[in-house]
Amino acid sequence: MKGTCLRSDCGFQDALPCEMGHPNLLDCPNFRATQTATEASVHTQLTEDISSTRLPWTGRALGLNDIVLASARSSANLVGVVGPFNAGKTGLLTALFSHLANSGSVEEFGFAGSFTLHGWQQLRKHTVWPSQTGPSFPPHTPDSGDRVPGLLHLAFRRGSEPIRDFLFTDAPGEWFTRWVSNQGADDAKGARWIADSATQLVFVVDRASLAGEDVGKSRHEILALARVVAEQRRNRPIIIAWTKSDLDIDTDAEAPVRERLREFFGDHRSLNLSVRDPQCMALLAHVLSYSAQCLPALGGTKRGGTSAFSNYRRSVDQ
Ligand SMILES: Nc1nc2c(ncn2[C@@H]2O[C@H](COP(=O)(O)OP(=O)(O)OP(=O)(O)O)[C@@H](O)[C@H]2O)c(=O)[nH]1
Ligand SMILES: [Mg+2]
Repeated sequence: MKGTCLRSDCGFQDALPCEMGHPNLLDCPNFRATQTATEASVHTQLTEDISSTRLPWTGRALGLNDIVLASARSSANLVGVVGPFNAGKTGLLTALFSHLANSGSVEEFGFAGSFTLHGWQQLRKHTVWPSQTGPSFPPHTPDSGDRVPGLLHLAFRRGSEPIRDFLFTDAPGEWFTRWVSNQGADDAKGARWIADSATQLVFVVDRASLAGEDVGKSRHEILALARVVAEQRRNRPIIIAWTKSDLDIDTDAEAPVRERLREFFGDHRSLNLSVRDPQCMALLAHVLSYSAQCLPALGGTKRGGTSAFSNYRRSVDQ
């Protein structure tokens, strides 16, 4: 882009907002614009960049300094969202974010902030209706070679309990395809990071794909991925999210898949979800209630420890 920052710890290099909080980078004393254009045109370009390109899937949507803040205050809940290409992972996370923006709470848990508001607000814009083009979906997650996925960060508080921080991964489906063919492959490192670091898992199944023409291929893809996830699960809780449930689809092909998933994962929670239905918040409610039951509210995670936050930090530092 069009400048440099004198602060080495500023997220600007990673397409994140100014560390000092200046919406206009030209106002920051540490920013050095490298363009020869007039200040007015630079200003316009920077404003456009901020509103259009700072999406959370750079893998660094969460600034390093923000992670230190988050890890200083609570133990990490890293929710690994796993599913094939086009399964509905990003749509589901965007829907959670949108519905949460309307409700402000999930059962007794109140929303207490997000370090990734800006990027997800950009994705949410695609879903807003009415608009000139009508409601739409966020674009496909680009297949990057990153070591860590884009993240949605949400913080919650119940009553006077300490804040709980949650990170939801948003990886492109291609990462998991490569991981299934070779779990040790260099280009599967992002999926491996999710499988190693997650404290909870959400396995996303596209119901529409099982009702389509390529049902055989879809079934194979879903079950091959499920098998590997089951092998790597280490007793971590898993929820199966059956997406696109608003569509009027023939569900005949689903029964055998549901049966195989029970073989792989044993008894598990299974939710029929649609981005259009606030009922998708049930997923968030389950994730929060598991954390409340099983993970201490006061984590006191230390930098350099084994939490997902410190794993993330190490990964992006490498
Ligand atoms: N009808 C309906 N369609 C959906 C829903 N969720 C997703 N879709 C459709 O599925 C497409 C893919 O959804 P994404 O959320 O981008 O899927 P993804 O799993 O993130 O895909 P990758 O990032 O490419 O792996 C969208 O563009 C929509 O067309 C839903 O709840 N209902
Ligand atoms: Mg996606």
